[in-house]
Amino acid sequence: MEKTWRWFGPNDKITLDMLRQIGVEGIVTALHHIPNGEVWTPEEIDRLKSFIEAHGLRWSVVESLPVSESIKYAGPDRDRLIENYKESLANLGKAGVKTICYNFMPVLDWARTDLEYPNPDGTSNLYFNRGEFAYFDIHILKRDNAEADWDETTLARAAEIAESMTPEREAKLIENIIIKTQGFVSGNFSENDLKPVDKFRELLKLYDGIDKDALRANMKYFLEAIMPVCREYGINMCVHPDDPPMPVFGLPRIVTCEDDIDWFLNAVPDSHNGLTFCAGSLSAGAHNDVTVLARKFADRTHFVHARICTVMPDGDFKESSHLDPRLIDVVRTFETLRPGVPMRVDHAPLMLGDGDKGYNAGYSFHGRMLALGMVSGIMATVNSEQQ
Ligand code: DNO
Repeated sequence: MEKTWRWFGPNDKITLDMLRQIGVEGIVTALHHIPNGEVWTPEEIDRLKSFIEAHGLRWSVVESLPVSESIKYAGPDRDRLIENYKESLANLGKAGVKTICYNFMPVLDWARTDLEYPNPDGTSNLYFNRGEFAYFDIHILKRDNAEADWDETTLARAAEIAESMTPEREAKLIENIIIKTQGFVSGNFSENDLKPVDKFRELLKLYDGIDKDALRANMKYFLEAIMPVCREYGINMCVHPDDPPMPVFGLPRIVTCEDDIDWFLNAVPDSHNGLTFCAGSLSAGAHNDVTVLARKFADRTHFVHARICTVMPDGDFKESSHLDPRLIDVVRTFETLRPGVPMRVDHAPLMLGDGDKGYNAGYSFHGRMLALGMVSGIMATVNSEQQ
């Protein structure tokens, strides 16, 4: 696999020169300054591409070319936005950047309740506490009928959490769930939002009446519209699985399990319609066996996210070591079946001073460097076994 790294552009505190020193071959990035829905022009694409190449690296993957909410809920301007999307794709294709990661998650991208959950060894990790997430849904968001979406055990946990909740912890939950992660991935939120919860409620309203079937139909409509451009320029679209892989806040999620993946691959049966195999997102659902899924979907996987989660009996989950045997198996599968496919690590621990640097959540330097070292070791072992 090609060793890639998610880099957030020339303002990223982690520089391309640093990345060359640690064995990174390709860059995963986006034109983060262009507002969601606007066309990525050839000039802007070339500027970033030349910058990357001047540092001896290549722009391997776009993550993400964001799909506007209106395309997801079929708003009145979706066709105009799809035309813009096609134009951006064509411009990327002409520039030779041909692997495009995106997601089809309404409103939220990935969500965690804790961004610095302490590990016994002094490092910290991302963590999803199901009880706190339900607390947020019921007591902070105050969503109509939220209780009906949670099981008894989780409701009991949320009630217990409510008894000792503090305003500080509430503020932290809001920051973690809807600002810190979403701000830089979906662009829906920024640190300057004064009333993020109100804004969040407004966004959720856009999906009133949109169920799983409707969201699927909208994804199919989008994919069918862009496939001709993808074929013309040899672009591979790779949808990122939903994280966590379950419906949240009453929103449908449609890339959560084997059936879902089968559905969208068959709905638009074109090799350019593919998957980002994020072992981490899929493994956050106890229903998924990532080692089976990796083998099954290898031929339609155009990008790999190497990380893995452990789900606890109460439904909490946390990011595990990049040496987890399941991840070793996933890496072996892709290294064997898809040797050149781009791969990046993420959601690695904060360690050795990472926590003071203000990195985007999940995108530490030392933690990711260690993770990349581990995954590179697995790849080297697999290759030596094959000789
Ligand atoms: C999380 C990332 C996702 C991913 C988007 C792709 O760390 O893997 O936010 O970039 O879902 O659109």
